[in-house]
Amino acid sequence: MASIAVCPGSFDPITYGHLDIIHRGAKVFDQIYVTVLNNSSKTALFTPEERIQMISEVTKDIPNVKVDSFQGLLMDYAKKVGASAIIRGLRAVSDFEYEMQITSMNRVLNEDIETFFIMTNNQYSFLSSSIVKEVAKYNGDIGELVPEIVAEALRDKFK
Ligand code: COD
Repeated sequence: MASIAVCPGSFDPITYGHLDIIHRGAKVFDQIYVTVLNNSSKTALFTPEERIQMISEVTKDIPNVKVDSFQGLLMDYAKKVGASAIIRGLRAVSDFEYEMQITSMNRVLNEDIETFFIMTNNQYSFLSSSIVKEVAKYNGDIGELVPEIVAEALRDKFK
């Protein structure tokens, strides 16, 4: 049976840190759905369509990745696509408390779907979409943080 995992996130926008987790996950699972969901505690800069388009472009060379979006609960989406796993990235201890909270909640919602954590490459451990947006807003160099098409989209948003 094929192993299917969902890699969920806001991806507002996708960074090299997210991509690192997607590449690592794609080596372990047969099929990965990289899915844009709504995080109600964040206000998005890009529309879901814009985020999907950027993710699709920068993951087009990974054959077992599909890009999608969903309005609703992650666990409902995971069930809908037949996933047995969720992949999340961990950057530092500071991520742990939040991840533990949502993983525990998700387990209450569906105890058959396991969450797996992948440690980021050290070079991306400081990186977040929020930091990238902050630097881009003030015209800083984001070339090392996001793929070129994402950098262009950010420059467009802030011009
Ligand atoms: N290196 C490694 N991993 C990274 C990096 C980096 N530099 N940057 C981000 N990541 C990881 C994050 O740790 C996370 O695992 C993933 O990439 C996505 O990160 P974000 O910030 O884009 O996405 P989040 O954390 O805002 O996503 C939260 C969800 C949208 C998944 C969540 O809110 C959700 O499931 N929403 C749907 C509603 C739902 O089901 N809620 C119930 C859960 S309590």
